[in-house]
Amino acid sequence: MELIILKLGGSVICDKSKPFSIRRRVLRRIANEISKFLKEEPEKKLIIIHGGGSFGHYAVQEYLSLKGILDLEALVNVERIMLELSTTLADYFIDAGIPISILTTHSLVMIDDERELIINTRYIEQFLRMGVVPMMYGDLIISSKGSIKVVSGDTLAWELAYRLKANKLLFATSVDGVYSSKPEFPNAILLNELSLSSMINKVTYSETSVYDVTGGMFRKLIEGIGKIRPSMKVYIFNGLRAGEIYRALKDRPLKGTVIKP
Ligand code: IP8
Repeated sequence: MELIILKLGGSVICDKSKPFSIRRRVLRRIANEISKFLKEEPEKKLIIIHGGGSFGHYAVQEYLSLKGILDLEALVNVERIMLELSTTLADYFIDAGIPISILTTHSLVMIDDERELIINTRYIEQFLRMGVVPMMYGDLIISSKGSIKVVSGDTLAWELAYRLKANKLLFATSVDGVYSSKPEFPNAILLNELSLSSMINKVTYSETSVYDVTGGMFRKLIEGIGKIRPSMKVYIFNGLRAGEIYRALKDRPLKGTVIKP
């Protein structure tokens, strides 16, 4: 079974500069690209994971600045807001013919004392076997110590790719890939390839948007250390460019960064 995990960055699906704003035109296009791919290659298995965008990040930031902690009120409200975002995505995907099932992250994932994720992967695997495209997302989850934590879609993507031995992990972001310094700097160079073990010296920036509570590109890469397998193809590319998600799914040449162990 060839498994692909596609992480749709929050800034691809939402306009992160405006709370609760969805990029509807982009979503329609992405849904068509994924649908076209699945029709051409129905034997491939796909998991979609999306970020918090201007829903989750905005809501978490509001609770943190109001109360300083994530309490039960934050838990239930952020979970609801994230489910709302996910349902909107599912509407576009199902309309395009993709058999999406939203697997709410907070009901499948918990964090233990050692900060390890406890994930019900058997459940996810059964959905895959049945031809469903499971969709999960960055969310608030509970810990075995009774605290409430933010789990990023990136963390989830790396973790599932590792545990389910995915063949390909695709990060669709709002930039062309990993740059040597902040992409807006004139001397920033787009790296065609990046090895995670040598990354610390090469990538020094940590770009985030106004209310990003889980960190930017640097964190996305750090999380891959120990999770990437030599057999896993990992790409970071621009999901806002038309056709790029389709090309990445099809293994066609695209502008972006190939991540190596
Ligand atoms: O955008 C964050 O997920 P990410 C999820 O993938 C929340 O980092 C709830 C802020």
